[in-house]
Amino acid sequence: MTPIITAFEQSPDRGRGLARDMPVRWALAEVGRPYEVRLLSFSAMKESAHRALHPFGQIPTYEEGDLALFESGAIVFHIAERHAGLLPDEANARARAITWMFAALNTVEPPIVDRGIAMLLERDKAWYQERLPILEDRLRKRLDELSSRLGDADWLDNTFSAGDLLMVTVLRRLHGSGVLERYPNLSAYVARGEARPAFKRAFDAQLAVFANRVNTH
Ligand code: GTB
Repeated sequence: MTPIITAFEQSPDRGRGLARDMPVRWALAEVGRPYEVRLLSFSAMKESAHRALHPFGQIPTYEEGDLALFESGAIVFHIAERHAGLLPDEANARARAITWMFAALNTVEPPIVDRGIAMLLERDKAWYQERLPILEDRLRKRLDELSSRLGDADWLDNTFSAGDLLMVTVLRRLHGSGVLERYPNLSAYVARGEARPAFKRAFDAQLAVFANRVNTH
């Protein structure tokens, strides 16, 4: 059964692959599974039909037969559990790869998002100039730690896994900020992820949504 995912009809990232359908597309491409995409406007995301799939009225969702999922991390985990290629077979290595999935979403992503939101939405607040260096410091500390752990390895735990897929996805949010460039090993790590054929297929698929809208409107 071909799974159906949801994505923005018009992504605010203009096809840069920063919306959260990207890790789902990438995971499906890694395991060689075809998928269909239902594109949603912002208003359609808030309608009851979509809220039945996603309680928070967001993308992405994942439908496969009777199963409906939301949360990109849970969807990537589901894909990785059901298909070979994203989690090691050996039990301990598998548990460590899953740990890196959580680390990407729970430990590394929050300081990246906090800083991004402050820069995007809070610039006009009286406290912005005081708060920004605090957020920058938190992010620096986290990236220092991640960079130390990665060292000169290709991937976080030997072979590429869903943990790397999510970590690279999270770090890509720093593109254009100049932050990643301070960490040559993290920059190279992200570039390695982006060089994977499955990443490219996923990226091109989401870019095509943006390009088609540009061409038809
Ligand atoms: N924790 C959920 C998950 O991982 O699935 C978060 C889902 C989520 O944030 N979805 C966003 C959404 O539907 C799109 S991806 N937003 C609409 C709404 O809440 O009404 C977040 C996102 C959006 C845009 C950019 N960008 O333009 O760079 C990056 C990331």
